[in-house]
Amino acid sequence: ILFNYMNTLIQDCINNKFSKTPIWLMRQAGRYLPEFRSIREKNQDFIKLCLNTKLSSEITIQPINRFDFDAAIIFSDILLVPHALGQQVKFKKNFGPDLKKVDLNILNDVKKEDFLKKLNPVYETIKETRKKLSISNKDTIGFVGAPWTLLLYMLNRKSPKEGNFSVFPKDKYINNILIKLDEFLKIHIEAQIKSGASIIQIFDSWAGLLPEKDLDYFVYKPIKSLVDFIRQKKTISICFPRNINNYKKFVDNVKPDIISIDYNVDPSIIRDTIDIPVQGGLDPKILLQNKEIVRNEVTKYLKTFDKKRYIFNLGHGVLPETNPDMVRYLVDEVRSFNGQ
Ligand code: 1CP
Repeated sequence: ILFNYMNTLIQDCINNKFSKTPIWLMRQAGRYLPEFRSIREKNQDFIKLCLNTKLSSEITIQPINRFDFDAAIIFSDILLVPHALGQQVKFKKNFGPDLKKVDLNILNDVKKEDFLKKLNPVYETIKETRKKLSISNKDTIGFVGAPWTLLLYMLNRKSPKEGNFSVFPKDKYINNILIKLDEFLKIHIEAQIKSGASIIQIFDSWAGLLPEKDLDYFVYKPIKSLVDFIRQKKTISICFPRNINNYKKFVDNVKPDIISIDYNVDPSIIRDTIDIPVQGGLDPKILLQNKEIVRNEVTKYLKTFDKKRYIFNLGHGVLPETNPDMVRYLVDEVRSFNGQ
């Protein structure tokens, strides 16, 4: 397969040209880093911060400067899409996202040009980041929330973390929102690729809340539509359908380039049943333990997978209370495995 960008460790992994195990971490640009916190303190409006190209590209590069990760994930948020579609999003301290109650038929009136204009600073951030990374062979990762996870935030209007949400009916109203999300997520993906994103990761953080019988409608079909679109654009897709029971079935249905796994799944079962490159798995809570435990867990993941087909990452985002020194240790352990 020929992709737009060559010679990065992740492209090599996909093309079976192994040299080193790539490593980057979900949520690597953010709350556990003191250099992020000092910017965040002075920028109380989170959406505004995501739309500040100078600061967002700086935050994107912070973990690269510190740890020399093999990929930079753009500092932004999945909820910028509902924001740009006209549903107000606020991030409240000690609460999380707080979305305004609106009739989501407003999505029918959103113009492509207006949507792109609102998100233009994100695309500028990608361009800035690529400039900063131009002499290195690192990937620039753009991303979107999957339709199901976005639908859930838009209707629930806050994090579904504490439970208490019910599955939505597959009626005309819901179906129309999914159609509109498909349309605008493709616009957002295309603009990120044009600006220099070499990989698109699709976060379906709440896929695990759905019963098996609803996965086809809410997860497989909508994500496959995005993965096919990304492939048409000769760009790599990574899917993270967090906490689903059957990753093999997801991969068979959706056919992404790379599958990112959570920490509740047994990695040896993934290895024995799935034949595409795998990313992630390590429980982020392990980084709150001591070095010996970190080393044992890292070794477990690296030994389980064929090194040619594995990208080191966590099974969910870096926790805010993580000590950056432990991230340093983790990176060193991964890189010294097999004398790399
Ligand atoms: O300081 C703060 O309070 C802001 C915290 C923060 C940060 C640093 C939020 C609010 N978003 C982000 C950045 C972010 N979010 C990135 C870019 C940085 C990086 O990954 O290195 C990315 C990729 C996301 C993705 C994201 N946002 C997801 C999917 C990944 C996952 O963790 O499951 C989700 C679900 C969100 C929604 C979101 N954004 C922020 C919060 C507090 C939440 C809600 C999380 C929840 O419901 O528990």
